[in-house]
Amino acid sequence: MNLKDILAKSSAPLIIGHQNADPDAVCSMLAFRFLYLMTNPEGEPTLVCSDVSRLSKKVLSIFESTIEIGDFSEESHDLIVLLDTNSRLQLGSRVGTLLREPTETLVIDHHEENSDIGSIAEHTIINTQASSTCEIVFNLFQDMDLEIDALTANLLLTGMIFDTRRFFYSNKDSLEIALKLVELGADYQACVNSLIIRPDRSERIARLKAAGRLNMHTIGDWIVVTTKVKAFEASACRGLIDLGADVAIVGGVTANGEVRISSRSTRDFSTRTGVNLGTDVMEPLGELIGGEGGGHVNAAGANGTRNRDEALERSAELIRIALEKNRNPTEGDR
Ligand SMILES: [Mn+2]
Repeated sequence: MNLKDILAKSSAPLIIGHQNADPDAVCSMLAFRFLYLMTNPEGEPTLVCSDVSRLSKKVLSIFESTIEIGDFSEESHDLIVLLDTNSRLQLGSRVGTLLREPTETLVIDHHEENSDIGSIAEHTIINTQASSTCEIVFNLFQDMDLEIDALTANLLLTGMIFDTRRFFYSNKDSLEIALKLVELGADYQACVNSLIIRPDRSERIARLKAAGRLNMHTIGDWIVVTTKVKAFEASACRGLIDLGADVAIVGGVTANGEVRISSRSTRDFSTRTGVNLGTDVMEPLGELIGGEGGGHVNAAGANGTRNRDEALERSAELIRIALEKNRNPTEGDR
């Protein structure tokens, strides 16, 4: 069945984005809503996601603040459309309960297809080559021969600018589409400006304090820094990487005594050393702080209840051990 038929049959679709919806998610949701209403002017679409990111709220406040995006729907819906995700987990637990039969579900996404997609949706438009979900939605407008007005063009271009990191990750298709969107009335400068947001004052203070208190470990050619904050550990890590660290590890203790450790490394560090912050550092640290740790190669964390300062010292040691192990693979276990 083609998209036109699916949309024409639906009088009350539920359009869902992922949790902490980023600008690509919210902009593609709004643009898809317009696309639906052009094919079915009598229909009543509902937009839902468990929460909208702070940056997305800013984008919406600039381009379109009248369309409601709820955090749940009590209405009954005859079609579910998932945008910018194809995973149940990414919806958040409450919104996840809104999923229905795969026959009544359409997924439009550019992320790698989830192996369990068949249990979610029978209808999928997944293009992992697309820069963004907004790019896919642009192509749907073109394929269906629907006109893109200036507002929709602004939304689609903003989602693309966000997901491509201002066209850092880009290709011929996405650049051509961006140009078409400008020709259709998108204001490039307004789109770029809508995505610029300064962290809150408290977050900036946390970043600056993190920098002021840091311990620097030079291990071989690498610069590993550890430091403490009360909050915003992940943001402090990103700030320290921007300042010049190869690896940043930041420990926080919350008001109720919870210990949180966050870490980031540059892509250059992980590709050249093979050090995995999740398995090499945060998993063992989780144990030390009486909790659990894990994550990705370049971004990982641990949560627990004790030994923050010891954990920070230990983290630099764990990186040194991992570097040595990877330098002498025969002695290690890889
Ligand atoms: Mn996206």
